[in-house]
Amino acid sequence: MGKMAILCTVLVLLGSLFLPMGADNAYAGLATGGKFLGNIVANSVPSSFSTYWNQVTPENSTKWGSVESSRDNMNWSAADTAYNFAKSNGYPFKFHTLVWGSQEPSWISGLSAADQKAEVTEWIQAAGQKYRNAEFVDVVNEPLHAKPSYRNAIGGDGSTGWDWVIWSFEQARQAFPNSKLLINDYGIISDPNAAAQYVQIINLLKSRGLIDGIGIQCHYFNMNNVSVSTMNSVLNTLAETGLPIYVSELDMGGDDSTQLSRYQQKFPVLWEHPAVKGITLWGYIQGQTWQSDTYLLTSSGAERPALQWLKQYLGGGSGGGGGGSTKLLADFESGTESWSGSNIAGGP
Ligand SMILES: [Ca+2]
Repeated sequence: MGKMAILCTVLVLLGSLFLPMGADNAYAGLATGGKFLGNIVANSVPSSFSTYWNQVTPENSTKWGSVESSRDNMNWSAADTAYNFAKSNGYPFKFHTLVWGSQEPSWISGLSAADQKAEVTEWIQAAGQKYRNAEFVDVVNEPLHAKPSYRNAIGGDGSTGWDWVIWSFEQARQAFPNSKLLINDYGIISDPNAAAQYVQIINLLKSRGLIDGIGIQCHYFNMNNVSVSTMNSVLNTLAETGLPIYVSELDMGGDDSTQLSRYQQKFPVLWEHPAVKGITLWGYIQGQTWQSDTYLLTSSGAERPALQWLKQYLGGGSGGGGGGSTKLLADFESGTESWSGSNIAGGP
Protein backbone atom coordinates (compact mmCIF):
# COMPACT_ATOMS: atom_id res chain seq x y z
CA MET A 1 0.00 0.00 0.00
CA GLY A 2 1.56 3.29 -1.09
CA LYS A 3 1.63 6.42 1.00
CA MET A 4 -1.18 7.88 -1.06
CA ALA A 5 -3.33 4.79 -0.51
CA ILE A 6 -2.65 4.91 3.22
CA LEU A 7 -3.51 8.57 3.32
CA CYS A 8 -6.73 7.90 1.46
CA THR A 9 -7.61 5.09 3.86
CA VAL A 10 -6.98 7.33 6.84
CA LEU A 11 -9.12 10.04 5.31
CA VAL A 12 -11.94 7.60 4.66
CA LEU A 13 -11.73 6.31 8.21
CA LEU A 14 -11.71 9.82 9.55
CA GLY A 15 -14.69 10.63 7.38
CA SER A 16 -16.66 7.67 8.67
CA LEU A 17 -15.71 8.64 12.21
CA PHE A 18 -17.43 11.98 11.78
CA LEU A 19 -20.32 10.72 9.67
CA PRO A 20 -22.78 10.41 12.56
CA MET A 21 -22.32 14.05 13.45
CA GLY A 22 -22.68 15.02 9.83
CA ALA A 23 -25.80 12.98 9.29
CA ASP A 24 -27.76 16.11 8.63
CA ASN A 25 -26.28 15.63 5.20
CA ALA A 26 -28.88 12.90 4.86
CA TYR A 27 -31.58 14.43 7.02
CA ALA A 28 -31.84 18.18 7.14
CA GLY A 29 -34.34 20.13 9.16
CA LEU A 30 -34.29 21.28 12.75
CA ALA A 31 -34.74 17.91 14.39
CA THR A 32 -31.80 15.70 15.18
CA GLY A 33 -32.05 12.39 16.92
CA GLY A 34 -34.60 9.67 16.45
CA LYS A 35 -37.72 11.78 16.03
CA PHE A 36 -38.69 13.55 12.86
CA LEU A 37 -40.11 17.06 12.58
CA GLY A 38 -42.00 17.33 9.30
CA ASN A 39 -44.33 19.55 7.39
CA ILE A 40 -46.75 19.52 4.49
CA VAL A 41 -46.03 19.96 0.81
CA ALA A 42 -48.68 21.42 -1.47
CA ASN A 43 -48.27 21.60 -5.22
CA SER A 44 -44.64 22.67 -5.06
CA VAL A 45 -41.91 22.36 -2.45
CA PRO A 46 -40.97 25.58 -0.63
CA SER A 47 -37.30 26.42 -1.11
CA SER A 48 -36.84 26.66 2.66
CA PHE A 49 -38.38 23.25 3.43
CA SER A 50 -35.15 21.40 4.24
CA THR A 51 -33.94 24.23 6.44
CA TYR A 52 -36.58 23.29 8.96
CA TRP A 53 -38.25 19.94 8.24
CA ASN A 54 -37.30 16.33 7.55
CA GLN A 55 -40.58 14.54 6.88
CA VAL A 56 -43.22 15.11 4.19
CA THR A 57 -47.02 14.84 4.19
CA PRO A 58 -48.91 15.98 1.07
CA GLU A 59 -51.42 18.63 2.09
CA ASN A 60 -54.14 17.63 -0.38
CA SER A 61 -52.58 15.72 -3.22
CA THR A 62 -53.01 12.22 -1.80
CA LYS A 63 -56.64 12.69 -0.83
CA TRP A 64 -59.01 10.58 -2.88
CA GLY A 65 -61.09 13.51 -4.08
CA SER A 66 -57.95 15.26 -5.31
CA VAL A 67 -56.53 12.25 -7.14
CA GLU A 68 -59.71 10.84 -8.68
CA SER A 69 -62.02 13.83 -9.02
CA SER A 70 -63.12 12.28 -12.31
CA ARG A 71 -63.99 8.58 -11.98
CA ASP A 72 -61.19 6.26 -13.11
CA ASN A 73 -59.04 9.20 -14.14
CA MET A 74 -56.18 9.38 -11.62
CA ASN A 75 -54.08 12.53 -11.28
CA TRP A 76 -50.94 11.86 -9.26
CA SER A 77 -48.82 14.80 -10.43
CA ALA A 78 -48.76 16.84 -7.21
CA ALA A 79 -48.48 13.66 -5.15
CA ASP A 80 -45.45 12.64 -7.20
CA THR A 81 -43.86 16.04 -6.52
CA ALA A 82 -44.14 15.52 -2.76
CA TYR A 83 -43.16 11.83 -2.86
CA ASN A 84 -40.14 12.34 -5.11
CA PHE A 85 -38.93 15.24 -2.99
CA ALA A 86 -39.20 13.13 0.15
CA LYS A 87 -37.48 10.12 -1.38
CA SER A 88 -34.66 12.10 -2.97
CA ASN A 89 -33.86 13.67 0.40
CA GLY A 90 -34.32 10.59 2.55
CA TYR A 91 -37.32 12.07 4.34
CA PRO A 92 -40.12 9.78 5.51
CA PHE A 93 -43.29 10.18 3.43
CA LYS A 94 -46.82 9.87 4.80
CA PHE A 95 -49.66 9.05 2.41
CA HIS A 96 -52.69 11.04 3.59
CA THR A 97 -55.27 9.48 3.33
CA LEU A 98 -57.15 6.40 2.07
CA VAL A 99 -60.58 6.39 3.71
CA TRP A 100 -62.16 9.62 4.93
CA GLY A 101 -65.62 11.17 4.91
CA SER A 102 -64.38 14.56 3.72
CA GLN A 103 -62.93 15.38 0.33
CA GLU A 104 -64.34 12.20 -1.13
CA PRO A 105 -64.82 12.12 -4.90
CA SER A 106 -68.20 13.73 -5.57
CA TRP A 107 -69.32 10.78 -7.70
CA ILE A 108 -68.89 8.07 -5.05
CA SER A 109 -72.01 8.68 -2.97
CA GLY A 110 -74.41 8.03 -5.87
CA LEU A 111 -73.06 4.59 -6.78
CA SER A 112 -74.49 1.22 -5.76
CA ALA A 113 -72.93 -0.40 -2.71
CA ALA A 114 -71.18 -2.96 -4.89
CA ASP A 115 -69.71 -0.26 -7.12
CA GLN A 116 -68.68 1.82 -4.11
CA LYS A 117 -66.79 -1.12 -2.62
CA ALA A 118 -65.12 -1.85 -5.96
CA GLU A 119 -64.07 1.78 -6.33
CA VAL A 120 -62.63 2.09 -2.81
CA THR A 121 -60.74 -1.15 -3.31
CA GLU A 122 -59.41 0.07 -6.64
CA TRP A 123 -58.32 3.38 -5.07
CA ILE A 124 -56.45 1.72 -2.19
CA GLN A 125 -54.70 -0.72 -4.54
CA ALA A 126 -53.76 2.03 -6.99
CA ALA A 127 -52.29 4.11 -4.17
CA GLY A 128 -50.33 1.11 -2.93
CA GLN A 129 -48.91 0.38 -6.35
CA LYS A 130 -47.82 3.99 -6.72
CA TYR A 131 -46.38 4.61 -3.25
CA ARG A 132 -45.59 1.14 -1.93
CA ASN A 133 -42.51 2.50 -0.19
CA ALA A 134 -44.30 5.23 1.71
CA GLU A 135 -43.04 5.00 5.28
CA PHE A 136 -46.51 5.83 6.64
CA VAL A 137 -50.11 5.67 5.51
CA ASP A 138 -53.04 7.44 7.16
CA VAL A 139 -55.47 4.62 6.47
CA VAL A 140 -58.62 6.04 8.04
CA ASN A 141 -58.87 9.75 8.71
CA GLU A 142 -61.23 11.19 11.32
CA PRO A 143 -63.33 8.08 12.10
CA LEU A 144 -64.88 9.86 15.08
CA HIS A 145 -65.85 12.96 13.09
CA ALA A 146 -66.15 12.32 9.37
CA LYS A 147 -67.34 8.84 8.43
CA PRO A 148 -67.36 8.12 4.70
CA SER A 149 -70.63 8.16 2.79
CA TYR A 150 -69.89 4.65 1.51
CA ARG A 151 -69.11 3.03 4.87
CA ASN A 152 -72.08 0.64 4.69
CA ALA A 153 -70.61 -0.73 1.47
CA ILE A 154 -67.39 -1.72 3.23
CA GLY A 155 -68.77 -3.39 6.33
CA GLY A 156 -70.70 -0.63 8.08
CA ASP A 157 -70.65 -0.57 11.86
CA GLY A 158 -71.02 -4.35 12.09
CA SER A 159 -70.61 -6.38 15.25
CA THR A 160 -67.54 -4.46 16.39
CA GLY A 161 -69.11 -1.05 15.81
CA TRP A 162 -66.20 -0.24 13.48
CA ASP A 163 -66.22 -2.98 10.85
CA TRP A 164 -65.70 -0.43 8.05
CA VAL A 165 -62.51 0.77 9.74
CA ILE A 166 -61.24 -2.79 10.14
CA TRP A 167 -61.99 -3.54 6.47
CA SER A 168 -60.09 -0.42 5.43
CA PHE A 169 -56.99 -1.42 7.39
CA GLU A 170 -57.15 -4.96 6.00
CA GLN A 171 -57.12 -3.56 2.47
CA ALA A 172 -54.33 -1.13 3.34
CA ARG A 173 -52.15 -3.88 4.83
CA GLN A 174 -52.33 -5.77 1.54
CA ALA A 175 -51.75 -2.70 -0.61
CA PHE A 176 -48.96 -1.22 1.54
CA PRO A 177 -47.08 -4.22 2.98
CA ASN A 178 -43.96 -2.11 3.65
CA SER A 179 -45.65 0.85 5.33
CA LYS A 180 -46.62 1.69 8.87
CA LEU A 181 -50.39 1.99 9.00
CA LEU A 182 -51.84 4.84 11.05
CA ILE A 183 -55.23 6.08 12.15
CA ASN A 184 -55.67 9.84 12.38
CA ASP A 185 -58.17 12.15 14.07
CA TYR A 186 -58.60 15.54 15.69
CA GLY A 187 -60.16 16.49 19.01
CA ILE A 188 -58.02 13.94 20.87
CA ILE A 189 -55.23 15.89 22.60
CA SER A 190 -57.75 18.17 24.31
CA ASP A 191 -60.37 15.60 25.30
CA PRO A 192 -59.68 12.54 27.49
CA ASN A 193 -63.15 11.14 26.73
CA ALA A 194 -62.51 11.29 22.99
CA ALA A 195 -59.11 9.70 23.57
CA ALA A 196 -60.76 6.81 25.38
CA GLN A 197 -63.19 6.32 22.51
CA TYR A 198 -60.29 6.50 20.05
CA VAL A 199 -58.46 3.79 22.00
CA GLN A 200 -61.46 1.47 21.59
CA ILE A 201 -61.08 1.64 17.79
CA ILE A 202 -57.30 1.35 18.05
CA ASN A 203 -57.51 -1.78 20.18
CA LEU A 204 -59.87 -3.44 17.69
CA LEU A 205 -57.20 -2.87 15.05
CA LYS A 206 -54.29 -3.77 17.28
CA SER A 207 -55.78 -7.13 18.26
CA ARG A 208 -55.95 -7.95 14.54
CA GLY A 209 -52.39 -6.83 13.85
CA LEU A 210 -53.57 -4.07 11.54
CA ILE A 211 -52.24 -0.84 13.07
CA ASP A 212 -48.71 0.45 13.64
CA GLY A 213 -49.23 3.89 15.10
CA ILE A 214 -51.67 6.52 16.37
CA GLY A 215 -52.08 9.87 14.63
CA ILE A 216 -53.33 12.90 16.57
CA GLN A 217 -53.83 16.04 14.52
CA CYS A 218 -53.30 18.75 17.19
CA HIS A 219 -54.62 21.71 15.22
CA TYR A 220 -54.88 25.17 16.74
CA PHE A 221 -58.53 24.71 17.74
CA ASN A 222 -57.49 21.94 20.10
CA MET A 223 -54.02 23.22 20.97
CA ASN A 224 -54.39 26.94 21.60
CA ASN A 225 -56.16 26.56 24.93
CA VAL A 226 -55.51 22.99 26.08
CA SER A 227 -53.77 22.56 29.43
CA VAL A 228 -50.49 20.73 29.78
CA SER A 229 -52.04 18.36 32.30
CA THR A 230 -54.77 17.36 29.84
CA MET A 231 -52.17 16.84 27.13
CA ASN A 232 -50.12 14.57 29.37
CA SER A 233 -53.18 12.65 30.47
CA VAL A 234 -54.23 12.00 26.86
CA LEU A 235 -50.73 11.07 25.72
CA ASN A 236 -50.40 8.60 28.58
CA THR A 237 -53.78 7.06 27.73
CA LEU A 238 -52.75 6.58 24.11
CA ALA A 239 -49.30 5.29 25.09
CA GLU A 240 -50.90 2.53 27.16
CA THR A 241 -51.81 0.83 23.87
CA GLY A 242 -48.09 0.24 23.35
CA LEU A 243 -48.26 1.90 19.93
CA PRO A 244 -46.17 4.91 18.88
CA ILE A 245 -47.90 8.26 18.64
CA TYR A 246 -47.45 10.65 15.71
CA VAL A 247 -48.55 14.27 16.02
CA SER A 248 -49.78 14.66 12.47
CA GLU A 249 -51.10 18.18 11.83
CA LEU A 250 -49.76 20.53 14.48
CA ASP A 251 -50.41 24.25 14.35
CA MET A 252 -50.79 26.97 16.99
CA GLY A 253 -51.83 30.55 16.37
CA GLY A 254 -51.88 33.95 18.00
CA ASP A 255 -49.86 37.13 17.73
CA ASP A 256 -46.10 36.76 17.97
CA SER A 257 -45.89 36.65 21.77
CA THR A 258 -48.99 34.48 22.21
CA GLN A 259 -47.84 31.96 19.65
CA LEU A 260 -44.37 31.93 21.20
CA SER A 261 -45.68 31.17 24.66
CA ARG A 262 -47.91 28.42 23.29
CA TYR A 263 -44.97 26.78 21.55
CA GLN A 264 -42.75 27.16 24.61
CA GLN A 265 -45.36 25.64 26.89
CA LYS A 266 -46.82 22.89 24.71
CA PHE A 267 -44.37 21.77 22.04
CA PRO A 268 -42.04 20.11 24.59
CA VAL A 269 -44.99 18.19 26.08
CA LEU A 270 -45.47 16.53 22.69
CA TRP A 271 -41.84 16.28 21.63
CA GLU A 272 -40.49 14.86 24.87
CA HIS A 273 -43.21 12.29 25.51
CA PRO A 274 -41.51 8.91 25.04
CA ALA A 275 -44.38 7.50 22.97
CA VAL A 276 -44.32 10.40 20.49
CA LYS A 277 -42.04 9.35 17.64
CA GLY A 278 -42.52 12.27 15.27
CA ILE A 279 -44.32 15.54 14.75
CA THR A 280 -45.69 16.97 11.51
CA LEU A 281 -46.67 20.63 11.35
CA TRP A 282 -49.52 21.72 9.07
CA GLY A 283 -47.90 24.51 7.09
CA TYR A 284 -45.46 27.23 8.11
CA ILE A 285 -45.33 30.01 5.50
CA GLN A 286 -47.48 33.14 5.85
CA GLY A 287 -50.29 33.05 3.30
CA GLN A 288 -49.88 29.31 2.78
CA THR A 289 -51.41 28.05 6.03
CA TRP A 290 -55.06 27.07 6.31
CA GLN A 291 -55.46 29.50 9.23
CA SER A 292 -54.05 32.99 8.86
CA ASP A 293 -52.24 33.23 12.21
CA THR A 294 -50.54 29.83 12.47
CA TYR A 295 -47.58 30.59 10.19
CA LEU A 296 -44.01 30.52 11.50
CA LEU A 297 -42.19 32.18 8.61
CA THR A 298 -43.33 35.46 7.08
CA SER A 299 -43.92 35.64 3.34
CA SER A 300 -40.62 37.53 3.10
CA GLY A 301 -38.76 34.79 4.95
CA ALA A 302 -38.49 36.23 8.48
CA GLU A 303 -38.80 33.75 11.34
CA ARG A 304 -41.51 34.49 13.89
CA PRO A 305 -40.44 34.28 17.55
CA ALA A 306 -41.99 30.82 17.93
CA LEU A 307 -39.79 29.49 15.13
CA GLN A 308 -36.71 31.21 16.53
CA TRP A 309 -37.42 29.52 19.84
CA LEU A 310 -38.08 26.15 18.17
CA LYS A 311 -34.69 26.29 16.47
CA GLN A 312 -32.96 27.02 19.76
CA TYR A 313 -34.93 24.33 21.60
CA LEU A 314 -34.22 21.61 19.07
CA GLY A 315 -30.64 22.71 18.64
CA GLY A 316 -29.81 21.99 22.23
CA GLY A 317 -30.37 25.49 23.53
CA SER A 318 -32.35 26.26 26.63
CA GLY A 319 -34.79 23.46 25.86
CA GLY A 320 -32.06 20.90 25.57
CA GLY A 321 -33.48 19.40 22.39
CA GLY A 322 -35.41 17.01 24.56
CA GLY A 323 -35.86 13.43 23.52
CA GLY A 324 -33.38 13.59 20.70
CA SER A 325 -30.86 11.12 22.01
CA THR A 326 -31.94 8.01 20.13
CA LYS A 327 -30.18 6.83 17.03
CA LEU A 328 -30.52 8.94 13.93
CA LEU A 329 -32.42 7.33 11.06
CA ALA A 330 -33.98 4.97 13.58
CA ASP A 331 -37.67 5.00 13.00
CA PHE A 332 -38.90 7.50 10.49
CA GLU A 333 -42.23 7.98 8.81
CA SER A 334 -43.67 10.66 6.57
CA GLY A 335 -46.52 12.16 4.58
CA THR A 336 -47.66 15.49 3.11
CA GLU A 337 -50.60 17.17 1.52
CA SER A 338 -51.39 20.53 0.05
CA TRP A 339 -54.27 22.70 1.11
CA SER A 340 -56.92 24.19 -1.12
CA GLY A 341 -60.14 26.07 -0.45
CA SER A 342 -62.16 22.88 -0.52
CA ASN A 343 -60.16 21.66 2.42
CA ILE A 344 -61.71 24.04 4.94
CA ALA A 345 -64.94 22.11 5.46
CA GLY A 346 -63.55 19.03 7.13
CA GLY A 347 -60.23 20.44 8.13
CA PRO A 348 -57.13 18.71 6.88
CA1 LIG B 1 -61.87 4.22 -9.96
